[in-house]
Amino acid sequence: MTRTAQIMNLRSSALALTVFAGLGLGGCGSTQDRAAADGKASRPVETAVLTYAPAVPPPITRHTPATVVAHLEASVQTTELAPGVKYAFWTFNTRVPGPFIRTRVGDTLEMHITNADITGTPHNIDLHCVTGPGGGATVTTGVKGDHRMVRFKLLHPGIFVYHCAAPPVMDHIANGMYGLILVEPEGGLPKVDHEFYVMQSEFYTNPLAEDTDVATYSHEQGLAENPTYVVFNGRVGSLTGDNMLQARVGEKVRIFFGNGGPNKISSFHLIGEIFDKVYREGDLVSPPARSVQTTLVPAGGAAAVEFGVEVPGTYTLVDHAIFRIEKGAVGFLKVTGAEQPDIFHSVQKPTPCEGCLVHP
Ligand SMILES: [Cu+2]
Repeated sequence: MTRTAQIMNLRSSALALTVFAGLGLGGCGSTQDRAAADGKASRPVETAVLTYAPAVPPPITRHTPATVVAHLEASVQTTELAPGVKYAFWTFNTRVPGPFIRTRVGDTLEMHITNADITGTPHNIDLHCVTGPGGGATVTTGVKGDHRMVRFKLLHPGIFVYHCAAPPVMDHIANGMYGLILVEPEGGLPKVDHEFYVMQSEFYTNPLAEDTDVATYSHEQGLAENPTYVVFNGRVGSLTGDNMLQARVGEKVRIFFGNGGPNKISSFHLIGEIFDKVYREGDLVSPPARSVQTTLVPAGGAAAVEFGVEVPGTYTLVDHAIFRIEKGAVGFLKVTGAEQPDIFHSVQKPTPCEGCLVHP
């Protein structure tokens, strides 16, 4: 290893530790001026605040472009996919989906990607917000121990999917290598009380063998587009029980909803609510659609939905291709606060919905 490579590795490790120490904590990225070191005109440099689903980094408050430095590391992690079933996920920063990255139009994204996959599988990153060949994939491919650094100017605002595109690309996406990157428009987004990160995807597995609780990947089932699991945020139950999203009556909520696929279009619907605004296909420039019941989110696409919560109770996130709830595509938003009988009133009490997957 060259001395330069050693320095890059050390720097990468130190920054990776910083990233991991900050998991889910929010807060602001440190700003520094690296102009002297780069020998270029002065431009602010920030370390990206990376958050993990369902958390979203805080809004960007600056009004001018910066260089935003983000560190991703590819590795394999064996964790729960469904109750009693584990899976060897291919991950960015150990999680599925990978971290949420927040930037602003005109920013330069300085992407560092390290391959920490001990199996020797190559990985890279294709960001749908990048203008240039492969969305960056061809210049970021590396194998075990490799570190790549690239800079991309972000010309278009929107909510974008990123994913690994190392060959065979479908295997890398099917095993969990995707996430969302937000490129805020000039002036940012309307203020809301809560922002959440939800990403749908499918997993294709072989029947579980008798002597193990680790399911194995089936390329053949992927080819047949016959998923074993369709999930939100990387596993069955990521948004149920103690993991429900939370809000209070009168608050405004925004969900950044991505679809990693690799195959299925999502018919994203929130049972009991109507989306006040839908930024279809991640388009944050056009006026949003209004009063939408269900929105299509293509594989490799995303949308932002906004809604106020007026009535207390439990609301259900589903893919309204409704058989998929039996494969895991169900989550909940719990809304607390005073009853609103002028909007929702019944003379009889709600009846328990025995065995029902959507009305807890
Ligand atoms: Cu990969």
